[in-house]
Amino acid sequence: MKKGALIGCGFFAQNHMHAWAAVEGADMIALCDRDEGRLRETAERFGIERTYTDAAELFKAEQLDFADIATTVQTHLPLVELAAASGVNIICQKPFADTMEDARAMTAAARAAGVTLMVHENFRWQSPVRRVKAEVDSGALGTPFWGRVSFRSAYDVYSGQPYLATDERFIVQDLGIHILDVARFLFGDVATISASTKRVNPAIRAEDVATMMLVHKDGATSIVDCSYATRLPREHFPETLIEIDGSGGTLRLMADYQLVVHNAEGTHRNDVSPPLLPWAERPWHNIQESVLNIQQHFVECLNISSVPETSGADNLKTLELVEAAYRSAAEGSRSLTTGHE
Ligand code: NAD
Ligand code: 89V
Repeated sequence: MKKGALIGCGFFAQNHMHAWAAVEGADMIALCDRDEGRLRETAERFGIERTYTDAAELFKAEQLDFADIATTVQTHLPLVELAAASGVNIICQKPFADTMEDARAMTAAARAAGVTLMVHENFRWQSPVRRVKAEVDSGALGTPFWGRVSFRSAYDVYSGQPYLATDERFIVQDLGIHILDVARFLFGDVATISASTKRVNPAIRAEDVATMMLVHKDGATSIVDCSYATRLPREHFPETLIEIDGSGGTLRLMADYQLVVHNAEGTHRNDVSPPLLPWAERPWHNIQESVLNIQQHFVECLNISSVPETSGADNLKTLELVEAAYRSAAEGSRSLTTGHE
């Protein structure tokens, strides 16, 4: 059994704790939050007795196999460095870092300490997205040459996550990061990206709309488009819609998790709705399921000493896309190499 501690008992960490209760091979033995109220509430909700308001004290007092860092981005670097220095394996929430420098420092710290570091980049772990990837890998579409990964909504994300309305960066760094990662997952690493961004909602500080074009190293072109300013007749938050055109067929993951694959063999339609886990709540249930899936993956990786799909090193490539998208949007340039070799 791998013994873990959660650092950061906020809005999203409640999902982590529900999922940990269902993950095979993990036991959460301690919690840490510098806010005593949140710490106490979470401890009571999940029946955890050992609690800390200071992460350094947590690492001194507990024998841990892993730390699950679910704080916002500003505290990731010191907490990851502390965990690595304590020889503890790490999961760190997205966005991994505000700068590439911090992200590289964290991957270097984990490497030097010989611990596993996984970024909690969970959207690719949603079961409808895994199903799309399986269709691509099966060859049913031939070679993909074009794709679109799209997330458009007007859901009020600000009441649960107030920092989204006030941070200097919004949709590319918070949500686009997931959608860019899904594009990498489906179409491979990226050679160039160009982007335009816009703020539509006057009540928030940063951009709430982004349209990005990616040229992948394997030759496909994809559009990644995100909006929190799109009022549709029916709200589909937080569904990611996917279109793929390949040399041998087409795929559409449409609203309500309806999947259509069309090729020479015919047209196949499937409902690929994610399960509603006992602790999950609509409409967040697809994200909540992906939290369980990625945390189970992490424990399996620890058990067999393998590298998680979204390791710190892998996530540098997704973060580079975020940085390059902001640069492209600011400079008005149409094509930027991501800088990653
Ligand atoms: P939050 O502000 O509600 O919670 C963060 C908690 O961390 C707070 O309780 C705060 O007191 C605590 N904290 C901060 N620094 C600390 C420190 N040094 N030591 C101990 N505790 C500390 O934030 P949130 O909305 O839960 O978001 C947390 C992270 O999760 C963000 O990075 C966000 O982007 C991410 N997130 C991910 C998903 C996803 O699907 N992967 C969804 C929502 C949020
Ligand atoms: O998944 C996330 O990172 C969330 C949200 C879906 C609101 O963008 O912040």
